[in-house]
Amino acid sequence: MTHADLRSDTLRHLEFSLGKDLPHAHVYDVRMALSLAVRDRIITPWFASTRAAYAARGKRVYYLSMEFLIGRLLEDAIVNLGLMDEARAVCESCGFDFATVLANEPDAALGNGGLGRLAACFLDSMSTLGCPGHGYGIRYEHGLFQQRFEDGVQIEEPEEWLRQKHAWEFERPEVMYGIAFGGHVRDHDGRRVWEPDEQVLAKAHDTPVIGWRGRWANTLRLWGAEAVHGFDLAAFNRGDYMGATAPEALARTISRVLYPDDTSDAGKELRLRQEYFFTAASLRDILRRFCGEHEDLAALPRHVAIQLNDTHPAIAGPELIRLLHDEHGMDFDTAEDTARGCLGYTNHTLMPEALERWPEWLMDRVLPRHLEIIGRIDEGHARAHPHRNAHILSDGNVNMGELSFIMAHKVNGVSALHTDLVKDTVFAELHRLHPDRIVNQTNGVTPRRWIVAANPALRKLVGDTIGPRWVSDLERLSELEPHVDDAGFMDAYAAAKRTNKEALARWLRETQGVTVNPAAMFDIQIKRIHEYKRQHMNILETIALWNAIREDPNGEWTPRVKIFGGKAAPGYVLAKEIIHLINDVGRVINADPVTRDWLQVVYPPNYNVTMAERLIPAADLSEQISTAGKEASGTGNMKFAMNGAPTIGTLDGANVEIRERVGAENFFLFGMTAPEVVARRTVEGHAAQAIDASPRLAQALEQVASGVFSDGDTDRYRGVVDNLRHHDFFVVCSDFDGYWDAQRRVDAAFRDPAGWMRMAALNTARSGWFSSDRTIRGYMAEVWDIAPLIAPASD
Ligand code: 26V
Repeated sequence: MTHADLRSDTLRHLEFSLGKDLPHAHVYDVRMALSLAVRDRIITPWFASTRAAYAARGKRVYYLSMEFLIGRLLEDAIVNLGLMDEARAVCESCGFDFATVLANEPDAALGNGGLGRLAACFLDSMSTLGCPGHGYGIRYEHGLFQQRFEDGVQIEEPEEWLRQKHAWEFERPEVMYGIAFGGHVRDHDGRRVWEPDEQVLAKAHDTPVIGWRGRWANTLRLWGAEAVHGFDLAAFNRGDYMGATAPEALARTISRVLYPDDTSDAGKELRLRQEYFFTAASLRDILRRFCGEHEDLAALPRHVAIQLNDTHPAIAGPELIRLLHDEHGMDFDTAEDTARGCLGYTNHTLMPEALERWPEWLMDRVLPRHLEIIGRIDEGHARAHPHRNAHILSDGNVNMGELSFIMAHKVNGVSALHTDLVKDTVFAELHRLHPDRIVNQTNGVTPRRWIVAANPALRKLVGDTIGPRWVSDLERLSELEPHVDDAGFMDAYAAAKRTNKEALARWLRETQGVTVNPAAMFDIQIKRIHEYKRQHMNILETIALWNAIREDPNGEWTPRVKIFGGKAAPGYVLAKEIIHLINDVGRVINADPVTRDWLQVVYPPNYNVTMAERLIPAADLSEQISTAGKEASGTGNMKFAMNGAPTIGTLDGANVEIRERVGAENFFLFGMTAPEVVARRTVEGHAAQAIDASPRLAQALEQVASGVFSDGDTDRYRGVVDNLRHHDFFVVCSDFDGYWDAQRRVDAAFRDPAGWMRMAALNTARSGWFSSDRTIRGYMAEVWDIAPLIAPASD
């Protein structure tokens, strides 16, 4: 396809799909027309992939996830199809700036954070590798809330990505399933029969997911909820106009909004309904596809691999048994084994409060037959392992972690450390009973979005230096390594970073009204706000640094811009207090003429995938400072490393593996190890002890407590301060001095620009292993037992 083709297709869509002519077109029209023209180019490989998958009669992967944090799709598609120059030329020839057109697309935020973004990277890699499969999830009308700050306080506003037509989806009204809820289970000739009392329709919406160079495309199928009878005519005829539309509103509630809380298991009925809704619809779809190709349901595990992205779709186990046993007449034990043969379960968190448990009474009310089946699975497991303590049903709850483990043939953690902790802690007993079940699959990220699209300066340099093949074979980044001794290469590497920093500085000036110095160190912490991620430790260190500079304004300081980004769950009071504190500290510090040239704090609101794409390529320092043992993996850490930002971090999650690969000398390590954290917590008064031993920390805490950053209000930060002084479960105080020292090592290293850039370049050259292509290959070989349907890319 030439530029002329793309242009004429875009103009044709502008006219015939959008009903506009160019002189009257808004940026929205051009963005939609270009998207449709690009989408047309995905259709042929998409159909070809579907046909190839059918022809192979082989196995397919079904990735079940409550969240797909896909962000914007236009640039991604353009990059994968190699249409960058053409698309830019089309926009310019239409009189529009390319970046403005791309920025017109809403950021699809159908996820909370790491788990959802991982699912999106996995889709990209599955298509790139030619791993036939589907993503299955929910077509939320409202994605993750939008965040703004009012006097430094987080305010949530509804997200409206579907206000405009979604350019990438195909509605499939013919693919619709009735999903039942509630009712009773009765005995019928010795069979258990579920008689539900409610039904909601699940309608499919398909988005093609194109891989690198357009060689393969899979489908992301998202379910939207609709009423069986959307309109109550009887109510309307009575004059009850509101009541007439009530059934539609009620049914649609299920896919209305993404739950924004990834901190605690709220145990809400609507959430359980969402989980069953999309899982049941997906399984019906999977069985329909299977039955169209094969006869014998016992062969299901040979053709179907279903991956549970955390416990959210855990009801898949009992539901699949229900379908096979109750509806297809397979005997119960065979149905259970068959289901297990299909299912894999990925654990993404050890935080006890995030492990899902549903009250039995609630499960009984919403899914009575499933509760019976779960009881039977639990009894069967008890019979096979009479001395076991792990129960699915305990204390009136259904433990979804245990259910997932028992119903999966493989269970995986998401980093080496996390997998070891899964074995030693939450699932210790189940691991002893099933020693071959747990495997590790360290997370990865897609280089197509996180380097090629997000960092064109680096993409060009890498391509010019080692050729094009690294994009689908990221380990080739190691070929950059010899070039770190080449002054020409290093100048270009530094220039690329500088370009990205200047672009970020411009954006900060235009959107936030803050001026930052692009020569300063850009020190970035972006992720959801959680106590375990310890943004409060970062801001306390910022305060301590401010104090130190004020004490010695003529000392040898390294200029820094501390950049924060992230949302707090709306009900997480302490996380919101941390956001407020960061903003308050920023307000005070940024106004200080003594320190202004050395230290700034910036917190742009509404962090999302698009903002990450802007920040990460411009970062000098990556903050990965969670309490050891708490961050299952992290994936932002990988994106920073490959974009040439060395990490300051703890031995937690994938940081451990990043450090191993980039080299200890290119990583700023501090803090207690996971076992040391556990031991430290048992020391009575550990926080007070640490504060007494650290005058810097004591002073910073006292300033926060005494209202230095809150106009004298001594109440505003009582929650954070009291928690740190008296409780400090995440050992911020005990790790503080180590963190301070590591930051000073960072300062010193940054004062040597050549040494720093070398470190940055080595981070890039040595982070090829963190491609999600490598991760997906691992799942294919060790969990899914499936081979790719295309040969590895040769270019
Ligand atoms: C948990 C919950 C709890 C119930 C209510 C709704 C809800 C929504 C999301 C979650 C997910 C929390 C788990 C999570 O996101 N884990 C992250 O997974 C990343 C990908 O494996 C990993 O890199 C992060 O370290 C891990 O925190």
